[in-house]
Amino acid sequence: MRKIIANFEVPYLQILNENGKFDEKDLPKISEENLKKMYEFMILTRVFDDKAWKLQRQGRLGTYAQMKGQEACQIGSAFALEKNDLIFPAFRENGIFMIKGVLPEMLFRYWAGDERGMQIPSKINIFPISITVGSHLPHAVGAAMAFKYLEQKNVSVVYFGDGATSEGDFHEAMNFAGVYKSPCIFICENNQWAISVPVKEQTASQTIAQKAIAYGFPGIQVDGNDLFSVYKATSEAVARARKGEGPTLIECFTYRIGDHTTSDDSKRYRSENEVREWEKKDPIIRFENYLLQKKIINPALIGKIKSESEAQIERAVSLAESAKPQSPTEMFNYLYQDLTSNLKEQMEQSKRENKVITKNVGASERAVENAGVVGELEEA
Ligand SMILES: Cc1ncc(C[n+]2csc(CCOP(=O)(O)OP(=O)(O)O)c2C)c(N)n1
Ligand SMILES: [Mg+2]
Repeated sequence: MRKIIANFEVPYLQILNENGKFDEKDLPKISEENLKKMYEFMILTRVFDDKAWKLQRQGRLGTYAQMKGQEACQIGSAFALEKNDLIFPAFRENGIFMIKGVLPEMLFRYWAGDERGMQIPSKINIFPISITVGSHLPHAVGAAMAFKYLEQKNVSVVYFGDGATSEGDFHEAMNFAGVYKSPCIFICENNQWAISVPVKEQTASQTIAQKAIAYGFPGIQVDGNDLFSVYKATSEAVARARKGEGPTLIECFTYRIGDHTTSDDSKRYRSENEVREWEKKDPIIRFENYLLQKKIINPALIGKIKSESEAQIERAVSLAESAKPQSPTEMFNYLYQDLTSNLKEQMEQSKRENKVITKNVGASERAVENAGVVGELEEA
């Protein structure tokens, strides 16, 4: 006997399409004030990203991973969360850090090689950048399991790329999350490329969203360049998780407009035409046109928001660059609880060679004082 024992569907969500069309009834309920804030964060993120790229080219930052084009994935999802929800970012989530209240000067310091940039003030619920692809997914599920065990209503949210879905960590995390109905939201920013590997060589699955089905929970693909879709899908996933209904996988279908990092040259493996086509779907322009159409913003306000963002980012660069340099020996402090003997030896050598040992002062303390952004969002 042969019969069909299960059928599955993979939903796709798009609310504001690339031509600016939408159906009023599909729009999520967001106050005008919050729509403006979302727009401001998208602009701030783009200005930060452009500046970071230029600083790297001037030799003032180390390798940097641009996020241009992925702003709706980040701002749309982060806005659906509450302060106590815990975020596990990958390495391209500068927008998420800033929305949680991590100051841009901290991020500049991190990307300039100063580990203190990732000393997140304890009241900001975000883990440090995970350069190691996929390794943070099991941690996010563990945190979600802890929330459930402690009967707290918080959720954990983990961001990762399409490339991370080939890692064992992804599958282990998804399996645990499904079995234990953990309040964990998996957000895959499918930007079509993992360095030079296109998504069709990454997986034989038609979508990434459908991978959730194998682990017994819902997966949805959304237009990742449409802020409204990302916000709505994340809000629904968060509501399910808080009700004890378990995890969700959200695949944000988007595009990495820049190179993989400043060490990459994407012209060697993808056509400029492909990039130009995706530029037409720019998430910021799409949202901006919607806000203009609804008269929530106007050209004068756009100009003001842009110039204020530029001034804020310039200030952040000055603060980051005026901080006392980190002692080279400090890099040993972030490796292990107890250093191995060969690392101890290297640390001693480094100490001998670098007599000046600086104190841990600067941006991290300022961030504690100034984490006003989080406060503002709470009130919103
Ligand atoms: C475990 C591990 N393997 C390999 C790498 C090298 N590496 C850095 S980024 C990257 C590709 C990641 O692609 P994706 O997950 O799609 O994220 P995206 O860069 O598109 O944001 C690779 C293979 C790494 N950092 N960690
Ligand atoms: Mg990718």
